[in-house]
Amino acid sequence: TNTLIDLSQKTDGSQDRAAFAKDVAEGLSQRPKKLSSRYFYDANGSRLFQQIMSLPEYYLTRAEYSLLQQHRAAMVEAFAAGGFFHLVDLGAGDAMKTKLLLGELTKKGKDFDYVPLDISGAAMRELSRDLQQTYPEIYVQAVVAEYITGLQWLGQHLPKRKVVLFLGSNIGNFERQEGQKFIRQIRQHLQPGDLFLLGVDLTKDPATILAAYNDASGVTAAFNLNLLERINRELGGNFDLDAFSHFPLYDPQEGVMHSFLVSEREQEVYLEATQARYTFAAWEAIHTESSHKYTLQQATDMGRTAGFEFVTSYLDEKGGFADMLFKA
Ligand code: AVJ
Repeated sequence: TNTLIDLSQKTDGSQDRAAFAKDVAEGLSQRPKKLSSRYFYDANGSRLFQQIMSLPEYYLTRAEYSLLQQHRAAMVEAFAAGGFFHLVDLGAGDAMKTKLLLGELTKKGKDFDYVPLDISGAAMRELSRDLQQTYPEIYVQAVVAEYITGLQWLGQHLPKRKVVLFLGSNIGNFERQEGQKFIRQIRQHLQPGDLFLLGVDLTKDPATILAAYNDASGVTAAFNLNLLERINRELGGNFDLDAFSHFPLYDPQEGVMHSFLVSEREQEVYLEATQARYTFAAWEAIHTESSHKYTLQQATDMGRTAGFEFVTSYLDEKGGFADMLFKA
């Protein structure tokens, strides 16, 4: 039967509200102000991100889905060539794309178990239940954790060969140096012969990229604003959500999509958690997310610099998205 391990709980059972409060207090006291995109994904934020993934403008998910459809047979042969393996899915979410691989692996009778890992406990409980129904033959060990905690856990608890997935351009949320560091950490928790599949959104027409983070129906705006709603709920904040607006900006030279929340007027926000006030000038912005885009060369270099051997890259038909296969 499937298992779920929650590493997001402290030993005394409390959630890490203190760390959230500290990050928010620091970010709102800085100039320029910033909040970390890691806090987008409470239950509500995860639901909004599901909606983003089916938006007409948000090409990323469809592109990766179609490349997985096209290349899944080859991928599955590459994964299973060494016999049994743990399929580790970093930031699994609803595993919509990974299910293509799970289906193919099952169909071909490959020997593996599935270890989805995500910071959203709600998402992992739902996925575990869902997979129990759709793939009762797969042993699922869901892990609720931040990436680093999760990596340490799998280094210690998964004794067999590992195939680690980091799909969906989740690497994009790291600043370049941090992303490089993170891929190196992944490499350090793997053994020679283990595999790593990295999903990267490639540089393309800036207009296409900007539209993906500025959808006409306003779901991305709601996703961004949910961060303030979460602060209100969990940290006793009094953000007026109507007084902030979503502002996306793509930098085509750096290859970075930036998201901001702009204060539409001069205002003050109080947080019970810190018992402090944070002031906003009219039109002062909070930076809430960076989504980095890569060239194929940059993505290959990142894997190699981390100590991986580059195996191959799988691209969608439009050439806008790549899943890069590396070997430890
Ligand atoms: C989950 C990090 C891949 O940056 O494209 C989508 C998150 N933010 N729309 C991305 C996101 C706004 C997404 N990643």
